Amino acid sequence: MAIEKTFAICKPDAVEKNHIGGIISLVEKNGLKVKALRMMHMTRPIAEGFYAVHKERPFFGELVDFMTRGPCVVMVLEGDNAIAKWRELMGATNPEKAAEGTVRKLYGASVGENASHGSDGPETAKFEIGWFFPGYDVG
Ligand code: FUP
Repeated sequence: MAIEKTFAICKPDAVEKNHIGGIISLVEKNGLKVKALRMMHMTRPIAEGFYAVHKERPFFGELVDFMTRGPCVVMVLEGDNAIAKWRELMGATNPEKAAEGTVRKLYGASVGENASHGSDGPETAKFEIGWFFPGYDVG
């Protein structure tokens, strides 16, 4: 299986509720490596650019409000099949539909406040890593 990098966020709701450690613990216990990490408070342009693919969606304004309301933790994760693995560990977008033991089941409150983000494919991972870690060698 290929070693991949993916991009992950502990979203503002998870930081507010002291779940940074819980989320990173799931990352590490499941064989993924944290390759880069920083805490940041997104500005509106940074959040809008990150979620540009959703800009026509009705929830876009709320999504940007949420992502900019407090600090979050942005990370590059690496491992075998990291993109799919991290999405499986996060669980479904809606925490009510997420499998037991997943980040969103454990720590998410709603579709909007769902504790974590993970890239959905290799091209997205490259864009997202570059957006938050300019110059990082995605490999
Ligand atoms: P995911 O890839 O699981 O993060 O989900 P999406 O790319 O579909 O959505 C990105 C983010 O938009 C979600 F994490 C939360 C937000 N969202 C809403 O607030 N309402 C919706 O109906 C769908 C998504």
